[in-house]
Amino acid sequence: MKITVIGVGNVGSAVSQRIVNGGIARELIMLDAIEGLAKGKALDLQHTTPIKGETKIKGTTNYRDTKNSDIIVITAGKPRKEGMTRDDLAKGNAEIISQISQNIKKYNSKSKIIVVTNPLDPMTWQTYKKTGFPRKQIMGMAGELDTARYEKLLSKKTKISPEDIHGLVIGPHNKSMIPLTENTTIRGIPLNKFLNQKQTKEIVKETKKSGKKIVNYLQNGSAYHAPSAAIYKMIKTIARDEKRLLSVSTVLKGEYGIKNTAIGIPVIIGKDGIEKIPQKHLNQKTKQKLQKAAKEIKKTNKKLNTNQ
Ligand code: PYR
Repeated sequence: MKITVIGVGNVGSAVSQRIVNGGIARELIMLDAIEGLAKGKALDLQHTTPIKGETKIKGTTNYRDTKNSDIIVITAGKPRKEGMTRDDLAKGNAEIISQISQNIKKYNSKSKIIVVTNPLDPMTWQTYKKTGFPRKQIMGMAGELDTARYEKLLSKKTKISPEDIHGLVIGPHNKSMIPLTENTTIRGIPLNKFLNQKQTKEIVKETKKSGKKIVNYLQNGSAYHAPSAAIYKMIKTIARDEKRLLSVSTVLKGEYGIKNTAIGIPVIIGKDGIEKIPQKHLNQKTKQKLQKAAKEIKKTNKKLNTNQ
């Protein structure tokens, strides 16, 4: 497995470390536009391999080194700062994604791409349009992060291990995200046997605010430990062909009555990327919420001239 991480800021560095520690890649390419940054971080990580086991690691600014990557993670772009929404980043980051996509496709055609740059759903769509890769190869990472935050909050509230809490958050990676509370269980027991409606509503509200809360604490950046854990979960699922059902920002072509945008939905992930899109699980009300959120994302896509 050859994995490339583009952008080695906080998220890119954290996920690179997980890739080396997990021993999942034969080769890891760390690429950043800033001269020396990827080289320095790669050298630092190389020094961990006598302790952690061998992965061939290279830091670079040259896209030629990414040739024939199995998986490419795009984390490059500006992060949110205090007072900003993820959408405030759209124009600047769309330019960056556009350039990266052009460069990726010079040297790759089969890579599975995990997009992490915000605003997540418009940037996933942008990557799809600019690479021209089949949609099964383009996956936006947000749903697994939002789901992890939702499950952790439920665990704190119920005082039950997060490992036994099974939730799913779909929709956009913004305040319109949709935690599927009616489908959430604790080892198969419905959530409403543990929490009342008011408590559940409060958890949903807190889930939506999780990312912003971290931005406010840090003052000059956004979350990276949990995002890197969620990215690694997706990498592992692809690398081991695990066929897991994950919440992934996916380009839709009429599913749920939505097309021409990417938005978070549950999909089956395996070695080919998005292998199946099961569709029968959403009730009418949730489907309408998803459609409304998709309309909003398309407005951003339109401003970036990637709508079609
Ligand atoms: C988050 O922490 O939710 C980001 O989008 C970075």
